[in-house]
Amino acid sequence: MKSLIKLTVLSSFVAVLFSCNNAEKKTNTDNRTMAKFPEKEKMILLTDRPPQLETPLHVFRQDFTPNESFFVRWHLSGILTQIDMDTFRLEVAGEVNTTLKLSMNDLKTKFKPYSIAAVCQCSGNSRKLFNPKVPGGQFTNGAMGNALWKGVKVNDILEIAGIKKEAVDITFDGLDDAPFPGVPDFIKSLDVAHAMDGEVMIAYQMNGQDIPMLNGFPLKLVVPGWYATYWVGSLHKIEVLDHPYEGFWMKKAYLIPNNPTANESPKDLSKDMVPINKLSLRSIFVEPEPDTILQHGKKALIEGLALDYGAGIKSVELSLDSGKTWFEVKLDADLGKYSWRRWRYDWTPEKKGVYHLKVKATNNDGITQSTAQWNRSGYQRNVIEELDVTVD
Ligand SMILES: Nc1nc2c(c(=O)[nH]1)N[C@H]1C(S)=C(S)[C@@H](COP(=O)(O)O)O[C@H]1N2
Ligand SMILES: [Mo]
Repeated sequence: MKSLIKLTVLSSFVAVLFSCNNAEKKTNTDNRTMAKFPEKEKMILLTDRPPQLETPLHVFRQDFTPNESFFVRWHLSGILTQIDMDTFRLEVAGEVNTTLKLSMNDLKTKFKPYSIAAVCQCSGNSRKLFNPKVPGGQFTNGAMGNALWKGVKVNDILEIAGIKKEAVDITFDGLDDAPFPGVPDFIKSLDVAHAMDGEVMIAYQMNGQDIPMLNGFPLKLVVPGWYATYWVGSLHKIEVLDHPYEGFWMKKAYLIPNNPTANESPKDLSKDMVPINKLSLRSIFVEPEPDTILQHGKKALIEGLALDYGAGIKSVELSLDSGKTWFEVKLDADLGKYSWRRWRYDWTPEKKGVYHLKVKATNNDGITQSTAQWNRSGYQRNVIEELDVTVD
């Protein structure tokens, strides 16, 4: 049944890819093209081959990001348009006692289901805000989303396979292919201890539904608290290695300067680079959106969200005067340590003028955001965000 549905939806896929440049073309306030892809609402279009779609900011005024609006980011243009679920198997191979070939039914019936709320955030989220500018997908804040993931722990699968004591790294490969030879296949790795920490999981559901094709149907690796580059979509192969994995997407791509905020100077690029890993502590404004004009003497809601790598948000502070004074704002309910935490403040600006707002979060490890951060790839944005608000 499932394979039938995916075939129906995606038979029109190529047509939609082309038509999004014509019929569906529409711009938002930021003059960016909006496009409609299969199983998706209108999204901000960055590229269509491979698809890179950003979530409009207003969607973040909800605890969980609906699948239809969840951002999309593939590296290789050889993306999937159909998967036959009758023959699909997740293979577990390498340094294991028993090689496994698991069907979707096996995963759903032979393992204990596990659910977790977690933010999936692209390493390059907010790259457009880097100054000086850097190349790469020019995302504003919409290359992330918060979802409830349901599936099976990697640990539970590897226990059945029986992992050999020589095991060092575990690789995760999706069904997507490079468009021509020479382009490295998208494969990511985690060390054994991390992969088996009981939190890293393989999701077969996202927000209570099948994962959309464009978000990695039928299985997506979920690495709570780590950047989305590790969240391999359309996962079909897990391999246990007896040596460190040296592939392109681990050793050449997705490297950051080796310091907690991934910071370096444009004039003095770091030579000490490491694979990107845990999410940085950050907070953003969601409401009002840039260029909104507020009325003086009228109540307005200032709203946003904060997230980190799993320590949890302790407090969020807002400044209405360019950082001269700060005060704590109200946090919404805690939805789990890997979820984001929404925050809000009712503001009645008394006087007309332009207000320079800033927001910063502090987490339960005592880490607070600071202002300066830049790196050549536009990764891991974590600065104190600013918003100019005009009051009329
Ligand atoms: N198979 C596969 N998985 C992948 C990728 C990819 O190109 N191929 N891109 C990764 C990156 S960099 C990101 S940001 C997330 C995006 O997940 P989404 O498309 O569900 O938003 O998928 C990750 N998993
Ligand atoms: Mo990404």
